[in-house]
Amino acid sequence: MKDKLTIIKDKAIEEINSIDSLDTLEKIRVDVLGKKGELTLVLREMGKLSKEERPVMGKLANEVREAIEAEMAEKKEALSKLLRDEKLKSEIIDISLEKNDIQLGHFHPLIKTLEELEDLFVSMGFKVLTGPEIETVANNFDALNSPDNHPSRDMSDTFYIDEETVLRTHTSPVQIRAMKEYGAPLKMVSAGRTFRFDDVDDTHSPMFHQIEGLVVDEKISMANLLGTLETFIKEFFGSDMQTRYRPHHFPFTEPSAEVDVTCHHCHGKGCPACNNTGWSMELLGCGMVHPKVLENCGIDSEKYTGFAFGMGIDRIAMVKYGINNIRLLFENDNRFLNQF
Ligand code: FA5
Repeated sequence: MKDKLTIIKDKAIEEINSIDSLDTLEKIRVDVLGKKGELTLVLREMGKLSKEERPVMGKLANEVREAIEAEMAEKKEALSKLLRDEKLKSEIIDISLEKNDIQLGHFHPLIKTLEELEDLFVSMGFKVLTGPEIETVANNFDALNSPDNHPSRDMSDTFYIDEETVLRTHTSPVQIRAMKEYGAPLKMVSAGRTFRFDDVDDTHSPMFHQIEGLVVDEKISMANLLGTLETFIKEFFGSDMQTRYRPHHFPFTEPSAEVDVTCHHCHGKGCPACNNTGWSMELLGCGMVHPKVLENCGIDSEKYTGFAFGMGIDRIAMVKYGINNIRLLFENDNRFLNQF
């Protein structure tokens, strides 16, 4: 038995020293010290020994177990340290490396302007509505009191999809949809894309954006229109912004006006950008809603009056940010966009 114990010990220690994984170490533990392990089996034979031999062999067996366990503990500690070191090495972060230059996205200046405009009008009590970009001729022209021979209906001004459908040329058809759906009183804005067969130049694009405003109630007057636009312009551009109202004609408003603001380049002094007028390009059209338009939408024009306006968002962004060419808003050149 003594020889068997010595052999078990030497073999186990040799095996322990030759391995390099914790799994194999566990296997050796089970094979040697487990319930059916080599050492356990030998110990079961103790009963066959004489009274004198038993304590001697018992002591030796304990020493063998302790020696194997000590060797295992040492190996376990060494292997764990090795694994830990390897893991640390593989997960090392080199803080001297240059960081990846991740470009964070941001809102396009047009969207920023559109949302700022909506927020401002919401703070003034307007509700925000939407309308489709593909619109009926009925909503885009007829209900807006546009005569059959109005030049804006021409194929050379409007993108027709078929005889009754167009890409909306302005956001004013949303007025019609809103009045038909909600009736009076009403206070709404609606922003979005609009399309015209316009030539491209510094201030014109065939696709551009408008924000429409409409207020219908009893006793609404031109004074309410001017008050609203003045409040909006001072809030949006700053209190030193001046406005100029020029009489104009729209089929859907009477009286009507177009509005310019102080030139964003020279602040009114006169410069080449404003042809020495001191005024920016035309920003918006507005007026008192034509009674026929109210009636077309089922609103009693004896009881209710209204004002409406339609602003070019692209041009508002141009004035706000000092952009002198509308094309820059659509070219998606990062050198331009990164400035916002
Ligand atoms: C209209 O579109 C009217 N529906 C506005 C309106 C609404 C008047 C409600 C009265 C009541 P106008 O065609 O002037 O009006 O266009 C309004 C604004 O859109 C212009 O002042 C300008 O800022 C912008 N705009 C017009 N055409 C273009 C274009 N091709 N490119 C960029 N902006 C444009």
